[in-house]
Amino acid sequence: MIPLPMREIAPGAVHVPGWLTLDEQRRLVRECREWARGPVPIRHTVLPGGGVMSVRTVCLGWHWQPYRYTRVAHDVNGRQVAELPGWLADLGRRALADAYGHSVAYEPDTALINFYDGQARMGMHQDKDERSDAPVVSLSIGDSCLFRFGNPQTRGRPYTDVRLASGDLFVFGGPSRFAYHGVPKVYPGTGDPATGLASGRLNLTLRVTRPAVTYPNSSSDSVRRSVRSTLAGSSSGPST
Ligand code: MD3
Ligand code: FE
Repeated sequence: MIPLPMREIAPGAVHVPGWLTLDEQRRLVRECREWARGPVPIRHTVLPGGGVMSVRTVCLGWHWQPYRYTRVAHDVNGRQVAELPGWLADLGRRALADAYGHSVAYEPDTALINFYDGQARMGMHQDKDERSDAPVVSLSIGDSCLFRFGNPQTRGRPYTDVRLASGDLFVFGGPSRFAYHGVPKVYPGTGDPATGLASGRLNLTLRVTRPAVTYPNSSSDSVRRSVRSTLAGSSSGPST
């Protein structure tokens, strides 16, 4: 087995070139085509200021509309977005485990799928609409691009430029989760048509938009204290 040349670009930001097999890329391209059809079709997101993103986006699980996540796509056709399939969440867990070298509890509830034609770009931004600091898993398919990974403080320097190619995995967690980043350029004609994508670039990101519900263990001290104080204050407590 040949280990993949993994690279930690910054603390918590791990690039794993060629992580997806060609078969996995082909399946994702096929599924993305279906998701792009609906129930909420892929579209150019319109920003509150009236700007239109050059990238086209379709969402699963929760719908992103700047700058919030909703179940219903009020800005497209008023329909509820498709569910995030379990196999895609599984793929996200496997991605995190491979990038970080150990398995982790990870329950992504949302996928954003971006399609770039040769002219599309994404300006430097932070992803801050998620109510969780869980890592973001990014998968690229099709044409290569120039990906600019910055810092959590400013849009500008210092940043690191990385070329992302078809099949690449990138994980953004820990201190890198709120770094500025963008896609200044796509390189047309660099993708392998065998993925099923003749031109352009697909990027899938898996995200946790709301904190997972956790139930305290009934034997925990905080629960026992709470039960004790509830019983102490009630008139119908256990008969003694
Ligand atoms: C770093 N997408 O959808 S993926 C986005 O290639 C987005 O379509 C780009 O930025 C794309 O928001 C870049 C890499 C990425 C995604 C999310 C991140 C990097 C990130 C969130 C936090 C930090
Ligand atoms: Fe982003």
